[in-house]
Amino acid sequence: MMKLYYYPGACSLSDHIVLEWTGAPYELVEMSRTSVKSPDYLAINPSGAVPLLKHDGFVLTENVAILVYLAELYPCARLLGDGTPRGRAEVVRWLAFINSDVHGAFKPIFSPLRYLPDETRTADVVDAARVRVRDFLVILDAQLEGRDWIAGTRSIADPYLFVVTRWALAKNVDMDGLDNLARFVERMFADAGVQAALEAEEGRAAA
Ligand SMILES: N[C@@H](CCC(=O)N[C@@H](CS)C(=O)NCC(=O)O)C(=O)O
Repeated sequence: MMKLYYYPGACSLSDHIVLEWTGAPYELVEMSRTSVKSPDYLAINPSGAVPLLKHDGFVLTENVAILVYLAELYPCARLLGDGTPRGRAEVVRWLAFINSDVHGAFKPIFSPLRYLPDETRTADVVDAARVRVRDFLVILDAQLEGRDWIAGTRSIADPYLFVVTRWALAKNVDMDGLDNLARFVERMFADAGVQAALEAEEGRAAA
């Protein structure tokens, strides 16, 4: 049985959606900002972060590694491209961009004092990060032109894109003109697996 350690609405929501899409049996372990810093948890994840996946004694951290692991365990779900090296490369390309560039750009919005420990400048830090997030979302919006899914076929990159786009909406990033992304988020909200994951994490299925 797999166990996913998560926070409601965090990047771990992408793994949760993928678990739903694969049909894998799984359990959830809800963590908090304090429990991820406990000695027991730090012993299995020194980063003190979610997601973390436990599977029959195997402990895996790092969102991209977990998403790829799930996709490979459940190949019938076809979440890692169209079976060609290029199809897989497209999925990894967008996963890398979302994990390193887009997700990273949110960190000063979530924890501005870690970046500039001066409360009088917090609004500037957050505003600058919002602009950077928007610049990345413009690239993702362009990639979605004429496509339903970020890598062409539905993949593990889509739930991660959904998570960061939700954060952008919640954190008042300027979404003006990002119509492809808006349609993508609507499509995801209409998905049964996404609804089940949101319901379990936040007790509601809609935005
Ligand atoms: N590099 C890690 C980053 C994970 C990460 O940023 N997790 C956030 C939630 S989305 C977290 O748990 N943060 C806790 C903290 O920084 O205190 C990954 O990709 O899995």
